[in-house]
Amino acid sequence: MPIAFTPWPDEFAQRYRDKGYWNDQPLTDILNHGHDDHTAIISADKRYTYSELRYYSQRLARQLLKRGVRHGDTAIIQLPNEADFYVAYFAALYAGIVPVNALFSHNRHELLAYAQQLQPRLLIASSQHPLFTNTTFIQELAAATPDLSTVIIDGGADFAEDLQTLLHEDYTTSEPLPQPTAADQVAFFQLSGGSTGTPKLIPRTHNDYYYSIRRSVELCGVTAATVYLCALPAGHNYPMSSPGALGIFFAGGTVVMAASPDASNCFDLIQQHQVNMTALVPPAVALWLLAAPEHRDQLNSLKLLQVGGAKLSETLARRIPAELGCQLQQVLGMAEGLVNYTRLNDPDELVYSTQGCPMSADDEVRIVDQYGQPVADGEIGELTTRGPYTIRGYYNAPEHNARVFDADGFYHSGDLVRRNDRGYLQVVGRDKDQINRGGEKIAAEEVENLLLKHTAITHVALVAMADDNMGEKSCAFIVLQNGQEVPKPIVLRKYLRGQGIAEYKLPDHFEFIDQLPLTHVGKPDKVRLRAMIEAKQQQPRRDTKAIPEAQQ
Ligand code: AMP
Ligand code: DBH
Repeated sequence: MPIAFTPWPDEFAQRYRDKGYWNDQPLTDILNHGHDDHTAIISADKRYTYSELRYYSQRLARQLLKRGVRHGDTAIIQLPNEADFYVAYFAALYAGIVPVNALFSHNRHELLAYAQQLQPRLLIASSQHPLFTNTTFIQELAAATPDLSTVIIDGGADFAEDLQTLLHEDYTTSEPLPQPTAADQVAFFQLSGGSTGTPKLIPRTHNDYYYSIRRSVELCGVTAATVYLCALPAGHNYPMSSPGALGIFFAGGTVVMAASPDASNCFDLIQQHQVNMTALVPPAVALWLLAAPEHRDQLNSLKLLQVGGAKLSETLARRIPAELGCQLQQVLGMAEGLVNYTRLNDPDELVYSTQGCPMSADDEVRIVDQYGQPVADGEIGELTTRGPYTIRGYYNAPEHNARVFDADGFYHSGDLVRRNDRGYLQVVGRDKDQINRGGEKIAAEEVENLLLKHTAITHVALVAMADDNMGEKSCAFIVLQNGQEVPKPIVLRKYLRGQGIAEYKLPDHFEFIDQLPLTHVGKPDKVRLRAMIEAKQQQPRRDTKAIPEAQQ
């Protein structure tokens, strides 16, 4: 049985095919465009040509099938930024297995949430992750997912096979490869930053994703000569598809995997591999700008820097060409689909001050007021969209879908934007219950639910607070049970860590108040809470603490 998803209505599907957007090829076709002996991917200790990337992916695909994982099964893959991330991804696609790439920063809480929704047959993870150094988590996972039958740990573990063994030893299988899942069916799941208690999964079909990649390649001028540094978490939609590693593979270029966006390591890699393109989030840009003056000569090969994931300030944007010596491209994208780019030949003013315009002529964008009515150009409204690569629904989430997809199939992004007379968008704010912590999205409700399990806490509201480096950080407003002593931040963070959430979701700051201000419908008034923390931030600081709170 193919994975269920909300399809595009027939007349849309027909139009997207007629226009050549959907070409009914599987995503594995990305690796079939010649360039066999050209280097496809490089990481710390590995390098694969295109032939090798295909060979190892297909070999792993056969190994997975031999172990009883079947066409149409789902999988969780959690690997760090390394070449084998793409071997595992393509192996799943070749075998017709439908994976989700969990971020490496994800922890017990996130993996269990994905596993509960997908009921995967397969897990591929890494011994570098603390969850997989012993069997505790695997046992918990197995209890929640009775279908889980195959666990493969890169780097080995005494309870699972080592990915490297499957790739390099004991190759006796001649298992025939099936076809990937059908091109108009789900190829894999992307992750949503989310705004609800449970992280939502985004079903992406071969057809829609492949189109977004080909169009991105064209628009970003990617060729076989492109050397792209993947410095953001590899599974994120942006470094995967905008044009990301998959776009570079399609064009026959080279992807260099960096463990993190850390400036000094990335500068070394740029110099060593003559990288000419990369993608960052704004806080990483700020750190690169800080490090650049002393290392400018290391960046000589860099031609194009994409920035997206969170709002880039115009001040920072203007510094990029002069101080990093490369062209800037702004990207406003979402794992649900729509991607906007500034164009490579756009006038500077548009590139500095906007987040680009939709990449496809068939992306439909409506900017609407709170009643769903379109606003005039220049007015602020919510960005809603539908198109050839924007999903029509999250996986298995009928209630949420009814809220965020309207009757015309437009996805309501929760982003507050303004469109100028040239059709370019500027992000001015957000109307969704989410914190964008330097490109890492935190669903407020997810963290609130975990804090509410603490016996000393009666109410909690997580809101964004301004931060010079990250753009936004998270602040938890907490109402304690009567008579409870105010807990130290370190105690609450420890409590949350104990619940197994990703580190980036831990509140950066805590405020304790007697009661939460409420809206007229009785929900926590987050507008007021944000104003309260902003007012407090603007007060002159009396106490300068030796240790920043977030490090406690
Ligand atoms: P996600 O749905 O988790 O993939 O996150 C997508 C969201 O990231 C968008 O809806 C925006 O809120 C935010 N985002 C992405 N790129 C930008 C950008 N260039 N400027 C501002 N916000 C952005
Ligand atoms: O933030 C994002 O999700 C994002 C940003 C830039 C994205 O998904 C993309 C480009 O494709």
